[in-house]
Amino acid sequence: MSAETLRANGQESILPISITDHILNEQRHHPEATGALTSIMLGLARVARRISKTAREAESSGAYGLTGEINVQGEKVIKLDKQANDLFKEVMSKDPHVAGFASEEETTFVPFKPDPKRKYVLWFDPLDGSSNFDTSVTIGSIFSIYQRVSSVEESVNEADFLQKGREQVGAGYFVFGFDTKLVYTTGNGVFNFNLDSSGEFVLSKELPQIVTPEESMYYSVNEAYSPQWFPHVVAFVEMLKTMPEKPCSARYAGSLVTDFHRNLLKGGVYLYLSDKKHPEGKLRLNCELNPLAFIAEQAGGRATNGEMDILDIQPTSLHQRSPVVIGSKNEVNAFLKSK
Ligand code: P6P
Repeated sequence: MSAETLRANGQESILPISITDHILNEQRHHPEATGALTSIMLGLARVARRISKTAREAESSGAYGLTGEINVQGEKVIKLDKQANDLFKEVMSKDPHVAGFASEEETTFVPFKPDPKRKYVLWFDPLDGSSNFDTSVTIGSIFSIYQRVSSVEESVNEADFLQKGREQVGAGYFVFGFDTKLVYTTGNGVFNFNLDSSGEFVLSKELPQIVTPEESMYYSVNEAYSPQWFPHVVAFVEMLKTMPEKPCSARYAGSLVTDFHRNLLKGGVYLYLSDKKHPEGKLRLNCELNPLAFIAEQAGGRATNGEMDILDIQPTSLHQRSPVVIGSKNEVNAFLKSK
């Protein structure tokens, strides 16, 4: 909802449009949300502000470096991974609407204080692309919001965190680069916010709502693995490079949120498929692919595992991985046809 539209609706504001303004305005699509989504989004924004500050002051705050731990994914944990995870956990555990959370950094889901009013659960990738953090490459945080399916009279259980992506009531990501952005959807379009100098996330004036180009300008894949690729993947990437009118350019930051965000704005497709080294691909279905697939579809794009839409996959384990082709509709459809 741009400032111009609000003005047209007689809701003139000399202030920029904040997350609260925007969600209250979007609330008409979610009468059941009763302020819960606003509360959750404001909590997430509070965490993102803290992560952004810590990242910007990393040199002085000693945020660089490893914790010495290996997480459930088998990956080395950097200090900011742990700080981001602990911040999301602490802030969300205090939200009266959140019953529990699951995270790429947590072995299993974390139930919060049982309370019938706590009707939502969250999934997080608290810090995606963190191995790039000490090289000043943009990183991000990814989140999903679901209504719990277990009885509100009991503590959450695993079924709450194994819902299809199609069941999400909200999803989004934060981008921590030379600026800090929030991109989110609650199922009625994709909206773009910037963290301003007053510390508030405000709706972008340049691009308040994101619709992704149907055609790709870029393709994002780690070509170092091409010797392990199956033949149909080799052929697809070759096709992207040699499309007659506008061949794609390669852009691969090694940070999913960074590659996804650029492709969403400019048109592009990100691939991380099964190969001989990664039989299920690398990316995590629940904390990375479902939220980004919700965003991609809401922006007019598509996301597939090569057989079906990502959002229609029934998760069977918390940290399961999935092959993925995600981004501009034309190239995702072309991949599906090429199989
Ligand atoms: P590779 C980061 O660990 C991540 O999950 C994504 O952010 C990124 O796109 C991908 O892995 C990079 O993986 O195997 O190309 O180094």
